[in-house]
Amino acid sequence: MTDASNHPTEAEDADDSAALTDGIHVVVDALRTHGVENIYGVVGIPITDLARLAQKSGIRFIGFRHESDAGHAAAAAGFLTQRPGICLTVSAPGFLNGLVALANATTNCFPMVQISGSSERHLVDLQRGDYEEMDQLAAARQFCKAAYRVSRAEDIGRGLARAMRTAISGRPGGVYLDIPAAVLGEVLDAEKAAATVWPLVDPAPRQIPEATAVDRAIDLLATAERPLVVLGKGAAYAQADDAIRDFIETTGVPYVPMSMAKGLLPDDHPQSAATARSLALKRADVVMLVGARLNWLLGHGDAPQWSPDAKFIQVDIEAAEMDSNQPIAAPLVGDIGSVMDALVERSKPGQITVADQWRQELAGKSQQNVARMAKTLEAAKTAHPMKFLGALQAIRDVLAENPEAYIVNEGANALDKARNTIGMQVPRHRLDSGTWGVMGIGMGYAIAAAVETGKPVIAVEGDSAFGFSGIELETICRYNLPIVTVVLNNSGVYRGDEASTTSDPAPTLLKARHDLMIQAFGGKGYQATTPAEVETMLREALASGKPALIDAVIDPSDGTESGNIAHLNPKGISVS
Ligand code: ADP
Ligand code: TZD
Repeated sequence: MTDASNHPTEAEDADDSAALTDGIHVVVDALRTHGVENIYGVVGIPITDLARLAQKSGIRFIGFRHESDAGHAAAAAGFLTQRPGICLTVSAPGFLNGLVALANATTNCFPMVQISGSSERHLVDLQRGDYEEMDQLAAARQFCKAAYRVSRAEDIGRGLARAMRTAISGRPGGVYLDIPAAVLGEVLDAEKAAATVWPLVDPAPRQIPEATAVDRAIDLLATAERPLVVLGKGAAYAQADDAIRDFIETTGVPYVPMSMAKGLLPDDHPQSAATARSLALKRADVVMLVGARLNWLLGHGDAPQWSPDAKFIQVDIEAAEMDSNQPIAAPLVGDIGSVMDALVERSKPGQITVADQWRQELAGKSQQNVARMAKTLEAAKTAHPMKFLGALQAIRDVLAENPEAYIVNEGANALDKARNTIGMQVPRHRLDSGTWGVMGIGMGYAIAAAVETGKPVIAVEGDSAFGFSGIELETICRYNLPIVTVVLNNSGVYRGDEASTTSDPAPTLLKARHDLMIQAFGGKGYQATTPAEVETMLREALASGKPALIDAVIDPSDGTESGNIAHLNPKGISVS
């Protein structure tokens, strides 16, 4: 009904507004439709109301201090849950801050979606100098699996469906979704808008391998004299724990886990060749890669780290991964669960066997290495000042009492030594610097692990590594998360004993009492100077279920430059 002037009456106004919605509401509806439970982000123009509305709708919004950390949290959430983690950022600088995490997630094959608000298209495209102006879609493209922009509110549902599907299906990765401010503010008919949102049917379909490909792999394994399985973080991500274990145990093939695959089978499993890793890689004649790429972390499959005659079987969801570094004699393209099931089903009993000689060769080397390491570990228990290995053994022992706790780990020596010292008993409980060896994942990964699982987290951090995301201690305290950060503080990037040659500190030197930092935010700070103190404090902090930080004072001369990967430093004319 209209009045004589053809303007709507007041009653009609009320009806209309009841039937209207806007872009922000549609985004939240779409996120809920996709089952999103947590959003990690930093608010500001144009997404503050979006965060508020999401929170009101029952989605948890975890507000960070820096988008990089929020993005890393979203990536870790994706890895842990097999559902894309959501990172929400503002335009240009906030978007760029998030991009490191989006690129890192893509490199690690973790599913996440970064949703960023963006500025006015008609200003951005003519470079008229808008507030936070940037062509974000173009910038994002090269750093993620796919980048999309929603240009009309009626496409929000489609855009989110597309982003979620792309992130999770096939090889998982990071997806960017650009939503301009104008689209968030666009008003539309609520009923019509509701019809534009849909859930995904079978978002990550199983990919069954070809029977001939399975048989080819079995035949190759059956001819092997020294077979080896390498489990990578794709195997952890796949959540096919039983199928993997079944295959390994029924065949008896020795395996080595990559760092984030630790715990898929408990680290003390009799078939683990982790303590004879170098020998296993060098001597294996048939190698089956399961969710692990032959990238730099595996020496590209080259000799002398590997036998030049080694034949490779590769289990991966991404067909294009095959032959990227070495000829793949038996490609097994499919999802790991389906492939492992097929391998068990199609191999005849006793077809794949492992010669005693190979088992003994590995066991002998393992015993030697363990005995040598035992001496170093024993000496570290009483060394003063404390060594990395002293503190790490204390963490190892407390974790053994709390196997449900998650380990987050970054640094150089702090990473290499923790990986080798801290045994994992449970799948997907170790998150670390990953394929890039990136610093800065620590607090974001820890927050996601705590938020997504409700379980305690121990973040084992080099002091330099910690600094990249250390401000998120405030986030941890604000949300009262059960995260204990242990900073292995040897006062330096790598070591802390470099002599200064100018009036400034040497480039690698650092100096901080990180335990005082957490106190500023209301958390509990500890300083530990002995392994016994680390142990008692960590036990107490975990039992409290509250945010805590232990500054573990480590000998500044402990550790090596760049940890285990010093050989990657360019060697020109000596600097000193
Ligand atoms: P790591 O660093 O532990 O060696 P990578 O990150 O190099 O592991 O390799 C992980 C691999 O796992 C990637 O090539 C990825 O395509 C693959 N992948 C991820 N999820 C699955 C899955 N569900 N099924 C099969 N392959 C997968
Ligand atoms: N910046 C980013 C984002 N990632 C990186 N990997 C680096 C810089 C270079 N880098 C490393 O590769 S390890 C590391 C840096 C700065 C820190 C090593 O010092 P730490 O660990 O204190 O964390 P250790 O235990 O003292 O070796």
